[in-house]
Parts: sequence; structure tokens; C-alpha cells
Amino acid sequence: MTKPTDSKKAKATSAGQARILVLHGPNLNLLGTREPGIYGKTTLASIHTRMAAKAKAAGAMLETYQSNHEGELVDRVQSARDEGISYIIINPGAYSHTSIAIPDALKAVAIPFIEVHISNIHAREEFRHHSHFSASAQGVICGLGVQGYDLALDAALQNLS
Ligand code: CA2
Repeated sequence: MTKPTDSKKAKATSAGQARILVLHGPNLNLLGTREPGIYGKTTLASIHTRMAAKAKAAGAMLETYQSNHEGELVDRVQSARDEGISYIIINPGAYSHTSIAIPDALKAVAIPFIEVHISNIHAREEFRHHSHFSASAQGVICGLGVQGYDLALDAALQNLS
């Protein structure tokens, strides 16, 4: 594997290294421990380790946050702007289908984001088919398992370079 050249590296912001925030909604802390048939066997911690290594190799910094509470996710999105986060990757979990507040916060901070779903929400129950996030997302990845996070990170790094 070749090392990324400087031109392929994520652009540093005036505040330093490009910072990417990975957000996870409710119950995703259980990844790898329950329902492996739907969500796989990989834990959130190992997803983060892999993503952080990839981000670092590309000259960016990864931050991660999981919460089971809608207001906490809104707060995290709001503080992202002040912290100089330049990209967000988010799996809103069940809030994808119910929350207006989190997509409103994403629109308010105007930070580009990619929406990720581990399962194919369109092949599941009808209530999962609509996401309130998708219309303002830069892109949506669903149904590719936890690999979706890596693909989202590739796209984010490319967009930041
Ligand atoms: O497919 C996805 O990534 C979802 O965002 C996951 C949500 C679900 O409500 C969405 O419709 C689709 C559920 C997350 C629950 O995560 C668990 C992980 C392991 C074990 C149990 C739940």
C-alpha cells in the first residue's frame, strides 16, 4: 500500500489538523454484543480504532461520540462548529426515523455530513424506510454492514483533501 502524498492528505484548517466527528445514536453502544445477524460482530471500539488509524494516516483527526439521548446528540452537533470539526459521519440509529432536532442542528452548524446505516433500512420494516437526515446529507450509505463507516470515512477524507 502506498503512503498518501501530501496532496492526498486532508487539508489542515486554520485551527490545525482536519477534524472528523463520528456520531452514533441510541443502542449502537451494543454493537458486536447483541443481534449479530443484523448488526454484525464488530464492536464500536474496534470500528473506531480502525477509522482513527485511517484518518491519522491521511493527516486528519477522528473524534467519536455515542449517546442514547437525543438532546445530547444535539449538544454534540452544536459544539462541533466551535471545535472546528469539518466533517461529520453519523449513524443516528432509531432517531433517523423520529428526530427533527438532530437534523435541524446539523443544518444549523452547516457542517457537511454522511449518514450511515449498517443494515439496509429499505429492506426492513416500513417505519425505517424514511430518514429525516437524508435530504440534507451529502450522501447516505446503508446495508453494507460496518464497512459503511470506512467507506464514509474514505469519502470524507477525499472531500477534505
Ligand atoms: O442499520 C442501522 O445502522 C440503523 O441505524 C440501526 C438502528 C435502527 O433503529 C435503524 O433503523 C437502522 C438500531 C441500532 C441498534 O443497534 C444495536 C446494535 C447491536 C445490538 C442491538 C442494537
